[in-house]
Amino acid sequence: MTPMTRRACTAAATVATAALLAGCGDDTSSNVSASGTTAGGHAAGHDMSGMDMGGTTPSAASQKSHASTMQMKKLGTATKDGESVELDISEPVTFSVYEGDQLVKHAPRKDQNAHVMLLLSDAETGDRLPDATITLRITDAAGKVVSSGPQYPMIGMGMGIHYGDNVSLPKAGKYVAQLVVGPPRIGRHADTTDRWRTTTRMSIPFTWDGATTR
Ligand SMILES: [Cu+2]
Repeated sequence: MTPMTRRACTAAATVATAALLAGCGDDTSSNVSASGTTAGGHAAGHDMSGMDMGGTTPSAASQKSHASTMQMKKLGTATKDGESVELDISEPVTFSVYEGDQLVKHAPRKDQNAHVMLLLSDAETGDRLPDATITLRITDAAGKVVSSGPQYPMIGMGMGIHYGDNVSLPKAGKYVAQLVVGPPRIGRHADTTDRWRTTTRMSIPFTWDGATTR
């Protein structure tokens, strides 16, 4: 990892924490749409065939060749302020994140029974957006918070950049994923300078069938 990337990751984590603490204003836009899904009904949910994802994103065919991608199960999506977020789930995983110069392993805790992945992309082009911050709060049907915190930027073979963490989902049922998405701090060509500039709140209602594989 280059020093540049490392700085960006650290900055992202810092901003995520700050955003969480500050409560994140700028929640003025109203053009929000969200679609929860019944998890079992979207076996082809992650098939991106037919979308031109640009040169840096692997084709649907190559994504499918990796076991990690096969394990991603789509739970729902939301679109607002020119950004789209897809919520996926898998079995809990051990992932590693940089703390200073050290790549530190995060093994799932005993109470964590799932790994959530938030796929943030431009709503128009489908390009994945790095260097953003996402905080996630999952509430159950009674409105009780079952999981909450800033999400780690990470990547897996064929999965592309996503934001995620291991979480606890007590049982099958209805949940709402509430997201606070801070602007991607990546450099921009002129045509993206005015996109994704505000902090955006989105909700993704979903029904979990209790399975972390599809
Ligand atoms: Cu992940």
